[in-house]
Amino acid sequence: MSDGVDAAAARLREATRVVVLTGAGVSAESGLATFRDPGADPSDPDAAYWSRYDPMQMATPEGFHANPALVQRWYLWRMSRGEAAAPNPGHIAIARLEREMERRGGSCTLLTQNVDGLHHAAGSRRVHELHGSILRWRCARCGTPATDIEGPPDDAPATCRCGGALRPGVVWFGEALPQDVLAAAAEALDRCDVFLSVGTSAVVFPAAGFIETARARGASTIEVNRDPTPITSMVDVSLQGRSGELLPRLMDVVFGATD
Ligand code: BV8
Repeated sequence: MSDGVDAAAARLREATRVVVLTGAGVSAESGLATFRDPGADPSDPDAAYWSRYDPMQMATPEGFHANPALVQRWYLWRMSRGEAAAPNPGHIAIARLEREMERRGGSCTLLTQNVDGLHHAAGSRRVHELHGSILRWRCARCGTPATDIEGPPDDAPATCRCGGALRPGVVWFGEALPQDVLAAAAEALDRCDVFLSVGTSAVVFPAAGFIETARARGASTIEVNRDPTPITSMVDVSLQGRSGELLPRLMDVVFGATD
């Protein structure tokens, strides 16, 4: 029974300019939690984040200003988990796609919602971090970059010399995505002939709207995801399963098996 890999491969074989959109499901294969999982068990420390934490408290400017030490601790804990994680075969397959596309004179632009840096660690170079990076911190008041953040003692937040609290370089709800990243995404979507969505629940905007832009340009659309999402019924090819298994297989069918 074909699971769609051949149909997806046929589209990628013809592609000249690919856009890949990734979400937390790609990093789930490296042992990192996702955000939304209807079957999550909130008592499991590795369960989807929003089954255990309130996104309005942990991922908004208002939540940060209400309790900066709590939000700092959460992001420092996530950063340590990310730094201990390794890229998985799904990350590596996406990096291979970029190399193979460039080898044939085309391009592959990766738009990731992930903030863990694992795509760069896997070798992807043409990467735009839509929601910023958990690895880059700055002062919330003066904007001075901060490194070697000491976890806050008790409820006193880690602060900058100016007295401002330190924050992760991620995009929270209600914050604008970086203009340069949005411009790069728009340019890539404007020219793409294949749009590949991997490991995202496709509910957070503006990223969740990118597929509409790609379709409006006539691009073929492919989704690789463990569960159905709001875009599953829209895509040309839907591969349901684990990205760490499906992506390497897909790249082998398109570009030949690696030894
Ligand atoms: C903004 C912080 C404007 C970073 C996060 C329309 C247009 C614009 C905005 C909006 C709009 N409608 C609503 C909004 C507001 C809001 C929004 O989208 N709300 C939603 C919830 C309705 N958007 C915003 O606020 C954005 N800002 O547009 O600002 C503006 C303009 C000018 C001036 C001021 C403001 C900001 C959005 C960024 C929010 N930041 N977190 C962090 O902590 O990491 S949200 C959070 O969700 C993360 O960023 C994450 O990246 C993002 C998306 O989640 P996913 O990556 O998809 O992860 P999820 O767990 O949901 O899904 C994982 C999937 O993987 C699942 O489907 C699962 O089945 C699958 N999976 C699991 N395991 C595997 C797998 N698949 C394959 N293999 C596996 N092994």
